Amino acid sequence: MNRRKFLSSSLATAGSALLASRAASARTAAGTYAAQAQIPGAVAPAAIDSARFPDGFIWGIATAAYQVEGAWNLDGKGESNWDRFAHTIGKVKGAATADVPCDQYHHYKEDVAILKRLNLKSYRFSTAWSRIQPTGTGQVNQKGIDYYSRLVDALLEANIRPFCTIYHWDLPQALEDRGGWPNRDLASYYADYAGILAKHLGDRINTWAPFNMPWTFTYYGYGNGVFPPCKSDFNQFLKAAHTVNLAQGEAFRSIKAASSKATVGSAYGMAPAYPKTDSEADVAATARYHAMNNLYFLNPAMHGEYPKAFLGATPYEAMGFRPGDEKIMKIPLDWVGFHYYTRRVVSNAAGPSSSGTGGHFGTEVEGEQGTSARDPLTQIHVEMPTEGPLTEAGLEIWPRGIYDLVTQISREYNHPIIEISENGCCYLDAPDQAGHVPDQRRTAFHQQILAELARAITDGAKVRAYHAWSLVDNFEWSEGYTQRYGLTYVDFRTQKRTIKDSGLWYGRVAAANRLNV
Ligand code: IFM
Repeated sequence: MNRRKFLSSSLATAGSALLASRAASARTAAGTYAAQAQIPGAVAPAAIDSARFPDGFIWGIATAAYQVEGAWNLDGKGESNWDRFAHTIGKVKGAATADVPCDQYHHYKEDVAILKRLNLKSYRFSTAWSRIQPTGTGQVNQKGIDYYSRLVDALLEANIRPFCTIYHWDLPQALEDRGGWPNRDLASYYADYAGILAKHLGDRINTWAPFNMPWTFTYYGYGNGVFPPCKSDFNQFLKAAHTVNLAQGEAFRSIKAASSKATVGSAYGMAPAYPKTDSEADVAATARYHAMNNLYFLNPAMHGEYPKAFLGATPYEAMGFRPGDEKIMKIPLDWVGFHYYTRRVVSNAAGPSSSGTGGHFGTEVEGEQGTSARDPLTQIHVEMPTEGPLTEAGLEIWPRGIYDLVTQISREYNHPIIEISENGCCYLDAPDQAGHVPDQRRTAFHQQILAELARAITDGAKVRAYHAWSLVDNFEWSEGYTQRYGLTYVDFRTQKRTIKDSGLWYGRVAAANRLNV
């Protein structure tokens, strides 16, 4: 067995032992402790046993419209940029499409029943813009509103909080044809769309996040060309990111104007960054990574200004920044939501800028080849470390990362209310002959991360919610169906759902508010 496989299976062993009843696990505990002690970055089982969460802590789970809904052209829905991309041969692994991924459009009642069975109190889903406004502006498609209305009613009936992400990457193709996010006009189109949602659903939804992982879709879409519309131009990325910051500000106001009980937060992708060496240059490069990848959309909201992400001056002209934009961007977020998956190691770039070349598929993979810079202006070199065990998507498991990230954001933004909007891992476990999905590695993963989250809470971070990614196996963007993140297994041929062992464990955690269940 190679080292990587050994570590991965050790973690699984640890997870399965912890799943067993305490009496039954007494015999294996010594072995489990020994196994974990050998895993770089692993949390001691005693910390899992003693982890506690505040009363009322919100246990939730997340999905995204394009990854689960299907019904891509039903009931008046318009084409999105991801429909166009997935329908283009060669873009998605296995020529897969999301025309019918988990068909949640028709199976939403079944999915809400799973949420209820797992004692979950928050469902983070996203709305498809092109279902609400087929071409991104103008006329509202009532059938689209009706679908989300049915979903929200079913959630409320099951006593589950609807948490709506307004945009999780699927842009109406008609707006991509008008230049996409680098076109500043999209800020006000987007604010109209957000206002429509708040007008029709804001009587029942009070938790809104404007954008999922804004750095990822702007950089991958316009900076390195991995996501639609496949442009690789750093200046286009800068413009797209600025439009999104304006859109976030304008949408905040249109949501609040339409719904007095709305609270608006975020669903940013973040990764704690560690300098490769103690050198001043690497420490400064790590700060630039943090500013660009973690704070580029949070700081404009909280303070009305861009964080210091560039080696030189902030390139306002290239961004299309106009006087007064700082006021549009500045919005007092009611809470701060972000995801944690894995960490990064950062150094000062030694080689020339890659200017956005190089394709890195997957939403959490951005390591660079050699020592060249990821882009011409931040001049950073980013590595995906492999010291800890890797998931089957190749991401390092580093539980301490969530502690470091949460406490850093807490310190830097004066202890805001925090929601973990996503965390999850890819493993391909499938039903066994008895129809169970024994995915101990996923259970161990969440258990470890959650123990570190509990430690951050004990140390003062005001974290009120955790959302596992994801309710169901689904369409993993450019990776198609080659990666499974669900706590529920989906047979994509029949749409049969099977709650995995990790899902059953998570349901017990949600009921007991502790991890050793
Ligand atoms: O599936 C994605 C999701 O859409 C955004 N965050 C990361 C997940 C796993 O890669």
